[in-house]
Amino acid sequence: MSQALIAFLKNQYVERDGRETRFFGGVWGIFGHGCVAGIGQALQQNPDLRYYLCRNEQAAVHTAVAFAKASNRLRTFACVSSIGPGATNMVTGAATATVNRLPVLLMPGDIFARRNVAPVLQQLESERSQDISVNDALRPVARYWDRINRADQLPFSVMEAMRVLTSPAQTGAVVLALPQDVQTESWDYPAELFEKRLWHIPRQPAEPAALRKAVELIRAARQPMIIAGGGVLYSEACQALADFAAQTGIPVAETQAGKGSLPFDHPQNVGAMGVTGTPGANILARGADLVIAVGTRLSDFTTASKTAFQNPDVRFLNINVAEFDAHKHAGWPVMADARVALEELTAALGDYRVGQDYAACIARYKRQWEDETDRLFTLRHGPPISQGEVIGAVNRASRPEDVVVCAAGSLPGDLHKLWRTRRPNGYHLEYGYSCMGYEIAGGLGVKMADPSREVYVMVGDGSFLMMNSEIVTSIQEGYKLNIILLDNHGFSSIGGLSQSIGSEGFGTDYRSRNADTGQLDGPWLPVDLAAVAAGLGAYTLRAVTREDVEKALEEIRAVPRTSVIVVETDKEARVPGYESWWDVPVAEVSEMETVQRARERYQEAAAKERIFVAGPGR
Ligand SMILES: Cc1ncc(C[n+]2csc(CCOP(=O)(O)OP(=O)(O)O)c2C)c(N)n1
Ligand SMILES: [Mg+2]
Repeated sequence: MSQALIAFLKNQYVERDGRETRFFGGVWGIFGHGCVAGIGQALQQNPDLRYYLCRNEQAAVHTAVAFAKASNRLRTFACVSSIGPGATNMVTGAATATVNRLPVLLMPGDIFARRNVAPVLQQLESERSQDISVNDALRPVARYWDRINRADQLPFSVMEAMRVLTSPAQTGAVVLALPQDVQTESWDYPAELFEKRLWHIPRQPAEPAALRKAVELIRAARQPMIIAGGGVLYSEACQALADFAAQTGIPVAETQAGKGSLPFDHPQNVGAMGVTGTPGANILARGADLVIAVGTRLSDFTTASKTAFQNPDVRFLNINVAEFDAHKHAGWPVMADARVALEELTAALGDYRVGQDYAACIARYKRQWEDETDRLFTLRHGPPISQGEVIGAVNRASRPEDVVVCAAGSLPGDLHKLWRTRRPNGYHLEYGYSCMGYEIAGGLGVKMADPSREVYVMVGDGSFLMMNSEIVTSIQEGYKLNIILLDNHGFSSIGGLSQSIGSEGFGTDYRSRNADTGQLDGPWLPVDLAAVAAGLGAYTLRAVTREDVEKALEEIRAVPRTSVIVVETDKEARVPGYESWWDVPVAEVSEMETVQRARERYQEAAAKERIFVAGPGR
């Protein structure tokens, strides 16, 4: 059965716009008794589907997810694990995939189907049912979940798995749980199962009636704006969006997943949208009468927890392959591929253009934001220097085609605002799940997707401590990562959030236990992250000033293996927020005065949250 599964996987291809890609770049995993004799043996006799050894099953899924994202979902990896902890290690990765709508195939080993030797090592027993294992924990985080209890079930499951993985609207984590005994059993599969199979990725056009109404809505709008989400990149609709924006003059704000849809200096690119947004984008959103949401899930970071849009008459026009997203905010749904829909709209709108005052406003906001970015890039704070200054140095050192990778902490917000993206997919943020630990493992997937682009992983000390293991894997495979590690001795992000909700940064510093107070407010912990990186085999440098950072970035250019630059940054020297807010509820009652005051501020801000149920008519 395992041999059949591997033989099937290596023959799966996808095609979009006549371009063909082999769907699986290989199989990641860590062997254990739950897979070594089944999938492990099958991989050994099929070297043309390469086996990659990772250091942590969660990391493997992140690498696969990042590879898929950087490949605009036209490729991914499969990930295999043993039973038990190896399998549950993949739950976090699976959620990352599904939240971000990115394909990955997970093949956790499972307990014996024949049951006679139960409980096996690492089996979670249940008194209620024998039809349960830890792999059931993957059900809620998977778009498709199946268990192959008999070898002859395989053909039906793999076909469903491929349908979901290659569906633009349905894709996410797909799980095929593989009982340890069934993996090794034989069955006479039809030969056709192993023939090359080409899955067509459709470009769904808009329904004509839906498109006509969309044109009407845009024509009637005086202050329309576009929110570009990840769907723009996945659909390779960047040129179509650039043309649409240039022709109509409609400003474009980008989500985390959608950043880089337009180059930063496109005249209609007003920057980042929402909680981590830029002033121009958020001020325009506040007054917009029509929001054209393209390929976005409209998460709370994008909508500023539904406070971003304050025009009483605002309506939404949602272009999305997923019906689910197309209906959000009671918007007018255009279920279509982003590229096709934007091309159709550009043609149908003819000579429509936004008014001159509006156009002048957009140009002004853009200029002002470039000045603000320059200010933050040259702050001259410290040492320890500011994070914004480090971002500026990395941005200047990178070539237009290079990629910055990040996921959690305070870096995503600062990068969303400040990073000057020049090419599509040059900005790779996992901010749907914002999973600490994604950064280095994800960077490896990005590098594997296109080794010609330098990958700059920007990672905080918290994320680095959570998962730095894939430095070893990057060296094993010869994929160089440029890792910039910002050490601020704790959580600048959650520390700042804690201050804002009146809790004074409680529990967010990396300090030792203080015997006098009983709290974590003792001396700073003597952690040497550069020594950790060097110990894992990376070429490692320390930097203190901005000039040091620039010199180190120059020096690692010539280094062939994964390099880490450790720079101490000032946790309190933050890039400010602009014209936005995020709903994080504050304790309604508290003995702390700081919390009481924060609660008052909270209530005032939350009162601006809107309920969008009005129909799209006008
Ligand atoms: C797995 C996981 N656990 C917890 C969080 C919540 N969280 C978000 S950012 C953050 C701190 C990250 O610290 P660091 O990487 O040092 O970045 P900094 O905030 O200092 O910029 C935490 C704990 C998360 N996003 N992911
Ligand atoms: Mg930190």
